[in-house]
Amino acid sequence: MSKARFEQLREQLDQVNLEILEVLNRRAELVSEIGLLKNGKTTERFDPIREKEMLDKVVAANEGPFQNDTIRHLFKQIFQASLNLQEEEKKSLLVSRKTKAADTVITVGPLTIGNGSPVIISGPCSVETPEQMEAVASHLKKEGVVLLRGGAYKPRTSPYDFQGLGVEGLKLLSETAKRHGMVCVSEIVAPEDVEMACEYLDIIQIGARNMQNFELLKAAGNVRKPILLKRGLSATIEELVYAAEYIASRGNSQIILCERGIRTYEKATRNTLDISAVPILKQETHLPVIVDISHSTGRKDIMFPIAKAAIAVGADGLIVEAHNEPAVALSDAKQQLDLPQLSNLLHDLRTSGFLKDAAPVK
Ligand code: PRE
Repeated sequence: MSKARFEQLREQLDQVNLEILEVLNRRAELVSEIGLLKNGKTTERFDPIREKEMLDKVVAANEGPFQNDTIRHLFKQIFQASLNLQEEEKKSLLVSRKTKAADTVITVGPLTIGNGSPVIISGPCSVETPEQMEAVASHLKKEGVVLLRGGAYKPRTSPYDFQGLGVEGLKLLSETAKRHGMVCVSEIVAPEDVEMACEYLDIIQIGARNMQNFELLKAAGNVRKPILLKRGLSATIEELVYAAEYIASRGNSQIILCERGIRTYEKATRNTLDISAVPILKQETHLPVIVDISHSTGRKDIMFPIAKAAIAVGADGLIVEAHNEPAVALSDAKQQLDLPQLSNLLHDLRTSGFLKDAAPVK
C-alpha cells in the first residue's frame, strides 16, 4: 500500500469520526429529552427490554464487517453512556447540592431553620377551640418554643372523622401565635387556598398525602412563603426531592423537607421512621430537613430516643405534637403529648445537649 493511500484512508477516518460524533450527540440530545420525561416518575431509567429491542433491530440490520457480538458490545457502551448522561442531568436540579453547595437557611420571625441548631415545632394535631390553643401556646411560649403548629384542614383517612375548622382554624392559630409573639405553620390541601393562607400562616405545610399533588406544589411554588413539605406515605426519597423541585422551579426556594415515616410491614410504630433519609436528603439537597417524631412513631413512649436519633443524624428540627388534653383531642389522641410530657422531653433534650436553642423562659 502506498504512503499516499494510507494518508488518504486516515483522512477519511477523521471525517467519519466527525460524522459519528455528530450522530452520537444527536442521539444524546434525544436521550436527554427522554431522561427529562422520566424525571420524577417511578419509571426506572435503565430499561433492559428497550435496550434488547434496539440491539435486535441493529443486529438484524448489520451487514458487517463487524460481527454481531461486536456491534452488541459497542451499542451497550452507548446505552451505558446515555444512562450516565441522564443521571448527570438529573443531578442539576435547583434543590440539589450540586447546584448550590451552601445550606439554605430559612428565617421565620424570630426563628432560623437550617443553621445547624435544631428547632422545635409543636402544637396540637388539630386546632379545636380558643381555650385549647391558648393553653397550648402559652405553655409552649414558656418553654421557649416559638413555632406553633395546628391543623385546620385535616386530610383524614375516614370522611366521618373531624375534618378541621378550615379558615376559622387558620385565623385562630394565627391570632394565638401573634398574641404570644410566636410564628405558625398549618397544612393547606387545595391549590386555590394557598394564596389565602399566606395571610394567616408564616409557613405553609404540604402534607404527606399531598406530596405529589402537583397542582398544589405549583401553587406553593408561586407564593413567597416558606413551605414545609412532608414526605409521602409511600414516596421514595427521590420522589420527595422532585416534589420539592416542583416548588423550587416556580421560584420559591424556601422549602423545608420533613421525614415523617413511611409505610412498611412493621406494626409496632404507626409508620417506620426512615432515619437514613435525613442525612441522604441533607447530602443531596441544600434544604433544611426536619423529622416529625409524632407521626412517624404514633406513640409517646419512645419520643426521647427518637428525637435524639433525629438530631444525631443531622435533623434541623423536630415536629412534636402536644395537646392540653390529649385524651379528648379530636384527632390523633394517642400520639399527642400532654403539656408536662412535652416539657419533660424538651428538658431531657436540653440537658443531654441535643437542643441548644429554645431555652425555657424564666
Ligand atoms: C436509552 C437509555 C437507557 C435505557 O436503558 C434505554 C434506552 C437509550 O440510550 O436508548 C434511552 C432511554 O432512556 C429510553 O428509551 O427509555
